[in-house]
Amino acid sequence: MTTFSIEKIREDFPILKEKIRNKPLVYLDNAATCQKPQAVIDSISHLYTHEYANVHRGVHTLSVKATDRYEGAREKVKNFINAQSTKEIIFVKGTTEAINLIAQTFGKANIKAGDEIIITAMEHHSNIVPWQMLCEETGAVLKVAPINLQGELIFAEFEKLISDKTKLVAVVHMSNALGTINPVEKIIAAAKVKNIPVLLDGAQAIPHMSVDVQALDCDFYAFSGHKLYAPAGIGVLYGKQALLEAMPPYQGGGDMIRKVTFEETEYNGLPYKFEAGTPSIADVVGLGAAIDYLTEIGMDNIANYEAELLQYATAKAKTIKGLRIVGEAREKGAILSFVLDKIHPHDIGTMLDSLGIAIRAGHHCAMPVMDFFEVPATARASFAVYNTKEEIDILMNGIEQLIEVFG
Ligand code: C6P
Repeated sequence: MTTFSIEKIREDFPILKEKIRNKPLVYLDNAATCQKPQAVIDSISHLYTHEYANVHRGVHTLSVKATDRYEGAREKVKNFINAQSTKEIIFVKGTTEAINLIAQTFGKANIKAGDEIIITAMEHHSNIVPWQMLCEETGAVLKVAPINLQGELIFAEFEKLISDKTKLVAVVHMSNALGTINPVEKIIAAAKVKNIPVLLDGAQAIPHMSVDVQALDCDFYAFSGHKLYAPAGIGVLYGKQALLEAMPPYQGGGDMIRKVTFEETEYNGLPYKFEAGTPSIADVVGLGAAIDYLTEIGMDNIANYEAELLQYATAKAKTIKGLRIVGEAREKGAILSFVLDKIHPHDIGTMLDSLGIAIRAGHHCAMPVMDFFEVPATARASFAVYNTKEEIDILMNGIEQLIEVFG
């Protein structure tokens, strides 16, 4: 049951009025990045028009205002994911930087030759490559928990990989290529038996469900602003305070220090220890505005509405002859990956574009997932709060048309 007005929501997103190739835009590439509501656009424009200066550095009025906005957004993030303290909220460029930060700081300090890191077979490259790099540097070993043909983690196999050698479990909360939502509570509980820290890649989960890091009891949670209706170039690394405090800094520079002499440097406290240099001030403010916007709608309402969209799209897709859905996990977010007989996913993407429909075609930065399903790529429609069943009808009609012409 929809508890909000979808018409009103669509009004909030100016780009949805655009025409693409003379057709109304049907934007179904939300897992790559989603569109921005006017409130987010306005917050950035307001900052630059009235309140912009550098943060944490000036006593003048504008610097104080900008700092208040910036730190206010940190407070909003803290409440949004229910962290214990703003000290646990580190602003980074995005999920990729957050995971690299963990690998380069926590990883280098705690992971040695012969130690093991567990990931799953459905990870995005940004939760594979930083660990491969760390393993290469340290002599640690990367272990990969397998998935089944529905695209679900085989939990029993994951559990078997946990040992005294395991120093970190790093898993995706919701897969971008398959839509699978992992049983993160069970994963965390299994890791906690041996006191192993768990990092969740929340890039895809965070826009689609409410996330409570204390209830989850994860040690690290990474996400990107641009998939959460906020600007690109900003993201968040949540970390438990005790772990962050014990970690060495990531980059050196301004703001991350308390005292510098040529002999030695005393680092700043959390969260600034991990935020060297002038941050992406306006993007942080935009992230705060996006969180306000989503909180007003309610993340549970969004999750329920998108579940309806996914169910509708899946049922329709299953009636199309020659269409195969890739990823049919029982727990799944609003992503529909598919292939068509005899039509390459890139051609699907190009042909749908001629109808004004934006989807993503490719390996979705998850090449091992493509290898597992023995496909070179998939076409992927991914839904957001502003999408409608009518748009799904347009997508399915488009697919049927192109099967008729090229299939
Ligand atoms: N996935 C997609 O089209 P960045 O690029 O740092 O904001 O996010 C990286 C990332 C990490 N984990 C997952 C699960 C992701 O989906 C992504 C980004 C986009 O699926 C771009 S490849």
